Amino acid sequence: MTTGTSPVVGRCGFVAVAGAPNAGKSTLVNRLAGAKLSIVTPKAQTTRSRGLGIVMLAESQVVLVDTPGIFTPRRRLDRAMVSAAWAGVRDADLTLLLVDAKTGMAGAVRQIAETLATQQLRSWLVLNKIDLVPPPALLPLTATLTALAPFEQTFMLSATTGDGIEQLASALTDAVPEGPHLYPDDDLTDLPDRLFAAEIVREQIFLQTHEEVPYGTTVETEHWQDRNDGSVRIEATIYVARPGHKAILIGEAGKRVRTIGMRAREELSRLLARKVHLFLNVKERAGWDEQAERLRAIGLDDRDQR
Ligand SMILES: Nc1nc2c(ncn2[C@@H]2O[C@H](COP(=O)(O)OP(=O)(O)OP(=O)(O)O)[C@@H](O)[C@H]2O)c(=O)[nH]1
Ligand SMILES: [Mg+2]
Repeated sequence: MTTGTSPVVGRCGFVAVAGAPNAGKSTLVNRLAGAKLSIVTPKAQTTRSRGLGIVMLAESQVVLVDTPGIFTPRRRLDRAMVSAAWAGVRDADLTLLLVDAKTGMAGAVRQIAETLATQQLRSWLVLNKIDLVPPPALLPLTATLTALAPFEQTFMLSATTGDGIEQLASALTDAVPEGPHLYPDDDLTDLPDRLFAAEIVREQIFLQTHEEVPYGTTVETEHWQDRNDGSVRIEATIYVARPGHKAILIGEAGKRVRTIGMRAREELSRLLARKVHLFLNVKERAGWDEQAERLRAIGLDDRDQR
């Protein structure tokens, strides 16, 4: 972080990436960071807690804050997710309101824009997934949104194809405040390895199960052992909130949990660049999604809810 005795001069700031579920927030953070830091699935409400993507752009350290999608919560888990998202926005120097250009104003988009305006939070509008819509469709959506909040700038991009990313990255370089870098320049995230492993397992659950099953499931890493041969042995437990879900997750003759484990192991080996031995248990824990302790285990603290 330091060269000799003088601190790194430059810029550094927190940029929250917020929006409705499924807008592509995690895809954008991964794209800007150039690494897979947050899990991505086609299902809404994939991200459950805040995660940092630390990006070096020229002399600027841009600390991206990936947030859970903002929606109307029902369970304590949902409320904790939404409150984590708003906390991420409030603590940031700048918020990118990411909007899915295809689904437009669906969900809580209007309410999020209005809240950014009434709370006078510095924000930019980013329309994502422009690969999915004809360009003329972007203009009325931009007009509707810019009438709701005083966005400083508007960007249109595709986090998947990378189209338009350069313009956003270069604008972010100048947008964060002057100051010393808060993290070592080669750090990529603040997510501990144990949580990351649990997230990769959860990603497979979101990809391989359906309806309410993924939403009633959480994953905790119980054991992590670095072995002398460079490999790592990870034991994780998949907790299900409802009794019927255990059988679904295990699958016929254990087939589904084996596939979840196999794909998660492959992905973890690739991302950690080391051999991974992964062991999964499935347990029922009724009502975990209403329990503060379980929420804390996945990085959510709902004590300071709005
Ligand atoms: N076609 C297209 N798909 C995209 C783009 N960006 C994201 N997606 C897809 O949209 C889906 C949701 O992406 P995520 O990055 O998980 O979205 P999110 O906003 O983080 O979602 P939550 O964490 O659930 O709030 C995934 O299937 C992505 O591949 C894009 O620019 N174009
Ligand atoms: Mg996400």
